[in-house]
Amino acid sequence: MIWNEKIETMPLEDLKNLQSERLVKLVRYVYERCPAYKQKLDTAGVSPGDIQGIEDITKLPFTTKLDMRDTYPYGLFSTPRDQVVEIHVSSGTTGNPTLVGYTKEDIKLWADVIARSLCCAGARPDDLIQIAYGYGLFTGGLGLHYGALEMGLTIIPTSSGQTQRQLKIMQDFQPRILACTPSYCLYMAEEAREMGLDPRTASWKIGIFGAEPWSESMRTEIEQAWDMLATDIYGLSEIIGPGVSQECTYKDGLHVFSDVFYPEIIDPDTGRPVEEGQDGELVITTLTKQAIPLLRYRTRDIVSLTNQPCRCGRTSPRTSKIKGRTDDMIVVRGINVFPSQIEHVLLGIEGTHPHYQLVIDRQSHKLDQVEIMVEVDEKIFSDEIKQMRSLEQKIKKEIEAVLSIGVQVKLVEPKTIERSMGKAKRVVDKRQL
Ligand code: DLL
Repeated sequence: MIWNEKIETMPLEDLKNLQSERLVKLVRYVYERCPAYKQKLDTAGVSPGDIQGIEDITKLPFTTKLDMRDTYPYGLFSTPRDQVVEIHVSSGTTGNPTLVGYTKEDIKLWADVIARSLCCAGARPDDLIQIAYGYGLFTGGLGLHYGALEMGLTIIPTSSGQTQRQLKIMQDFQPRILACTPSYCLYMAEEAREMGLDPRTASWKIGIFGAEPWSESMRTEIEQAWDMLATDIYGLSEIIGPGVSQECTYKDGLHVFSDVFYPEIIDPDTGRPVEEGQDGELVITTLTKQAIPLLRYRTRDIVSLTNQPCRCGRTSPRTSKIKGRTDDMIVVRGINVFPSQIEHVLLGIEGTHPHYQLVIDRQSHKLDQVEIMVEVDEKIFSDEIKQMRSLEQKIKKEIEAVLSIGVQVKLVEPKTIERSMGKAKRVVDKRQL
């Protein structure tokens, strides 16, 4: 089922016209209503009249996280505060958090794109959905909630945490759909087994997983553990929360709802567009938002994009899974390392789990040391030391081949690494950089 069939299957030419019309209006809107944007556009020497269509978008300056922090809390709003009906805060680790707000119309838009996402993943109006993303300032719980409500699903708003209760509720109410972070979903599989419950017999058959990077191998692991279809949902608070893009049941890229969130892929160093299919930083313009519309927001997420038609009939462009972040990328001894590369290796080795953590340290001017803690099966721990060493060596060798740097591998028992009910913490950087 396609939620907004007219829009989602629109011929590309019509889509382009719609985007053009919306962009022209948007630039005028922010210029007239948001002093910070007026100043930004004036400084860049662009006036609303210069923007005649979507192809003019590259004339506009980028908006960055820094712009949001500098204008914290309300400086980037284009509507008076009293028209804002809800506020969320994006998880940031440094400085001011980023605050985002929604008008009533923005909430309607959010509900619409999430309803599109749910349908994309295969949900039907008669389904039950268990929403185990956190409710609160994080956008995951309420975002999924509004869309499920719009679609008329039966919502079980468990929020995150209390894992045994999540599982009991699933067994009692039999929801077919689960929405949570992929790492939490795997954690629930462990808990289920400990409770003597075979995850493959669970009622969840469709998963809507996002808010953190996860690899194809992790997908396979989840699908096999739960006997379910695991789909990817992407989004970020600054743009709307979840619902910027979503995989359909073909799992061949995430459909970007580009009539409202216009995507560009740029070279993060030069800011120039890359060729179709090449990796680059995803930049998004919110074409119809009211409270905090953003022009060319730099997400720092790395993806590639294709305009090739999809078998599902939706015409919107699709991105790859998120390959990393320009800022979460860790530079170790000058080499770029993405945690996802390690996850991929681990999932290919029998006996290891996708629960891992990188600890990076530098002792007084020496080279950076990378230690990778990897959880392995209980059984491996009861094996002979010799066998453990040989597994350690195997992991070390494979990771070193992928990363091109030397690493230490430490095998640890199941459940040693702290579990998260939300986004998993993959990197502990102890260097004082
Ligand atoms: O994580 C919104 C969300 C909630 C998305 C629930 C999907 C599901 P933030 O907390 O602002 O918003 O974090 C946004 O998380 O820039 C990405 O780096 C990362 N991220 C989100 N979805 C994915 C995904 C929510 N599917 C940041 N794959 C983004 C990889 C993701 N990374």
